[in-house]
Amino acid sequence: MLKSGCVLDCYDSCELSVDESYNFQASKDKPTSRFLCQNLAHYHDFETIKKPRFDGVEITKEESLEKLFEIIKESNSTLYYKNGGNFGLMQDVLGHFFASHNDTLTKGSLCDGAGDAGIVAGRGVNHILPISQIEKSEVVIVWGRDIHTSSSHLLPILKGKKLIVIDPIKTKIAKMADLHVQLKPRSDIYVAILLYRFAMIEGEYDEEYLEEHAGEFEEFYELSQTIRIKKTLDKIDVDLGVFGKILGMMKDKKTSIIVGVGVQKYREGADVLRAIDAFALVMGLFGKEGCGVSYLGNSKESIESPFKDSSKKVSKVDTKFDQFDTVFVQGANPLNQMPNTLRVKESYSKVKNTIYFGLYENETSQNSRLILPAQEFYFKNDVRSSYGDNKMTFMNALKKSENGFSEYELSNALCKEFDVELKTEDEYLEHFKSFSDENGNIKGRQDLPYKDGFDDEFEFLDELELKLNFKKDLFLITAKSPSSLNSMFKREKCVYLHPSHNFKDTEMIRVSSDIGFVDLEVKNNEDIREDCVLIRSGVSGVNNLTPSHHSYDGLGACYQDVKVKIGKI
Ligand SMILES: Nc1nc2c(c(=O)[nH]1)N[C@H]1C(S)=C(S)[C@@H](COP(=O)(O)OP(=O)(O)OC[C@H]3O[C@@H](n4cnc5c(=O)[nH]c(N)nc54)[C@H](O)[C@@H]3O)O[C@H]1N2
Ligand SMILES: Nc1nc2c(c(=O)[nH]1)N[C@H]1C(S)=C(S)[C@@H](COP(=O)(O)OP(=O)(O)OC[C@H]3O[C@@H](n4cnc5c(=O)[nH]c(N)nc54)[C@H](O)[C@@H]3O)O[C@H]1N2
Ligand code: SF4
Ligand SMILES: [Mo]
Repeated sequence: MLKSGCVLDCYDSCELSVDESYNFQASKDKPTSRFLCQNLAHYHDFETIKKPRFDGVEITKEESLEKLFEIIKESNSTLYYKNGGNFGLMQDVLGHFFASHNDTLTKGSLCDGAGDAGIVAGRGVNHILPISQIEKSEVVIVWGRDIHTSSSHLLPILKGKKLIVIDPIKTKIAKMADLHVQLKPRSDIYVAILLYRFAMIEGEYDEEYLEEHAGEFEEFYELSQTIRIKKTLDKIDVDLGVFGKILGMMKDKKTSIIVGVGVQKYREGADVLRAIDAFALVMGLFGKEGCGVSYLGNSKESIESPFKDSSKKVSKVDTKFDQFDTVFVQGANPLNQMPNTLRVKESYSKVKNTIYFGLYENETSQNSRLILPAQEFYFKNDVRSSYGDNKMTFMNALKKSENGFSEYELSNALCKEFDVELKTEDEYLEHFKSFSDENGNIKGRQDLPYKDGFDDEFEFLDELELKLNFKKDLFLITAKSPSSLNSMFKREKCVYLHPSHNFKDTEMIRVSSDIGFVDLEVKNNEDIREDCVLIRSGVSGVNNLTPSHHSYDGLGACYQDVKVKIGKI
């Protein structure tokens, strides 16, 4: 058994052991590792790409490298497009080549960007709340995160704590909760600001602390008073009594708020996190043992990159692929996961040379010319960090693989051919490892973030551009699937609806928006609100429905900034 770690895009970043036959065993050493999740338990059920190919014809590894060099030499404009297929820090070694070669990289986020921008605007910097603090909490508010699906290793940690869940879906964690607020989607900003207002009215805040760290707290209270309570609560379908219940449950209790990406898949996503932070602040949750707000942090915080990544950058949300001669895709499936798939497909199809470097066949591999197979993580030496905790996890290569390329191998070949300087793989690995202490904790990360306050004062939202313009159509909720990791592994093929819509299970229906449509099989489910449909991430065609505009802050995608209709085909 060799010690390793899972590289998937996931809060938990589990430690594992792998044996010679590639069997995995969960590690007991890390709290978020203690069992194998569904994705890892079924990892070997899914076939990987074994051979490179060009225009549909299989070629050898050597031929594929020759082809790659030829394409890059001929190309006048090359885009390097990478996403989160593998969270190993060595993945960026290819970006080093493309940046050094003066090609174009991407900026922005398909994931947590809007929320992150809101946190940074308020707190100055987005530090990760360590799991050890959540362990000490007495009350946990799960706000737009599907714990059973996306951070299942938190479940044992949450045992015995009072649970409040704020989610438009009656998720498994909502069913276990002491209080579930099944609000209308996109209403969180009102809930957060009203919680702030009622907390101020109760007057149990620490005035001295607020004066010192958040001087504008009275002004924000005034702003919160501009919300018309009854009208707003009717619209967002939340009971007035809920506020008293939440504040009552939190009174004198160590509380952490675990926020997921669900709340911020909208244009105003940044403001939602900033409003939640404001509520946390008035409740005194920052810098206190067993308290805090956990969101997705920057997995690379306090880790210096040895790789070049400064170059021209274009947004990865509405990328105009057709402005490039060559597009190199790594660890991503943009033809399924980016918003507005039809636009993406059309733009991608106009590119002369499309190169896909990945592990699995998918919409992007099927529409690319040169296919370069990647290697599974257990064939590669690497180091990873996570957006959910402050640990570093180390992957040790089991042996050499016959198939595919490692990222270092591919970058090394390119750097040699194009005369770009590259250090040895071991030098980079040592570099990354030097950022961890002997217990695997990343040096410089804080055990109790914000214990000395913020670098500057906390900055509250200073205006509310709240529009309660909920059109009649249905809300689209597009959250993560338990059986897939975005588009990897077993993807769903269905749309979940409340039975009141009178469609039969397995009936094919059309879901349409202003952007496009998709035909899917119905699954009736009482856990969905009547005014919502749920189509999970990875479902083929889900992003036919979604818009490719950006969040107001953070260059983030806005997958749920759209209303949909359903009907018979
Ligand atoms: N099994 C599995 N695990 C994964 C992934 C996966 O695909 N599969 N993906 C990984 C990735 S890339 C990420 S970013 C994380 C994300 O994981 P999470 O942070 O859990 O994000 P989501 O699953 O998108 O949404 C979480 C919850 O938000 C709720 N929600 C939707 N809209 C709203 C709203 O307006 N308000 C509120 N309060 N709630 C809302 C949804 O109903 C859902 O229960 O998961 C990671 N882990
Ligand atoms: N409708 C909808 N769309 C969404 C979301 C949603 O919730 N709903 N979620 C958004 C979010 S949060 C995210 S993070 C993005 C995720 O979007 P992507 O990052 O594009 O995620 P995947 O679909 O998992 O594609 C990852 C690819 O990485 C490849 N891969 C895996 N391991 C390796 C490796 O070691 N090396 C290389 N070279 N390749 C590898 C696999 O072949 C896989 O196809 O999707 C976004 N899109
Ligand atoms: S997908 Fe997440 S929960 Fe599953 S093994 Fe990997 S890091 Fe752990
Ligand atoms: Mo994500």
